Amino acid sequence: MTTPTFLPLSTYREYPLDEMRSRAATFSNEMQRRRTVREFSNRAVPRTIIEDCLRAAGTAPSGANQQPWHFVAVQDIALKKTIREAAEKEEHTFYDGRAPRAWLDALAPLGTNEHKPFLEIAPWLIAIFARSYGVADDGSKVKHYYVQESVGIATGLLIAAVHTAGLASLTHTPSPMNFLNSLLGRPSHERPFLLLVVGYPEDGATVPDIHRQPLESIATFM
Ligand code: IYR
Repeated sequence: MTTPTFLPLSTYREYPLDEMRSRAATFSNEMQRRRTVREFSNRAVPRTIIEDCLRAAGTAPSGANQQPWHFVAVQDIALKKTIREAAEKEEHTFYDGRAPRAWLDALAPLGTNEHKPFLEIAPWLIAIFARSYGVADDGSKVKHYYVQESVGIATGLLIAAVHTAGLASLTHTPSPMNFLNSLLGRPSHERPFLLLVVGYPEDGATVPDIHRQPLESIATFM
């Protein structure tokens, strides 16, 4: 067993209450403006922006600090085309019979279908993988804890970082998406978690007329 080492908490910053109020409100307002976008421009986004967003994602807390995530950021045009083709093949079977009626009904307000042109048009696709176990130096498996939760949190931070940078994103989950392992060369103990499409929205992009629940219905104070 490793003995823990502790360091002073040197990164914490306390703000006067007024400033705390205004920072909390500013972040909330900033996040209220985020919308999931499905119409992307092909305008280039510098890799350094994506790198910083991924650094932010990598700050997520994780089970036993095992950081069970891996991000593959794809801008290669041919690779994006291959991903689109593979995803559309899966999506076609989904919309054409695999999805139960109730699921399609739930999706109806979003206006989605099996066509995924954004996978080719958007400048970046970030495939997020969840590592189910680690591999020690001697080749033995190291169990990971709370993998889904950890990767979900990291993905949330990534989405917030992308939005804060001034870019749009789409959480896309072609199902099944195991094709991402072979296309992106990731080992089988890494499970594709989500494909985040990132870029500028297309000029005149529209979004579905859907709304967020007010605080009263999502939170209870006791
Ligand atoms: N993966 C499909 C279907 C889909 C499922 C859910 I749940 C959504 O919130 C949106 C879409 C697709 O991407 O079209």
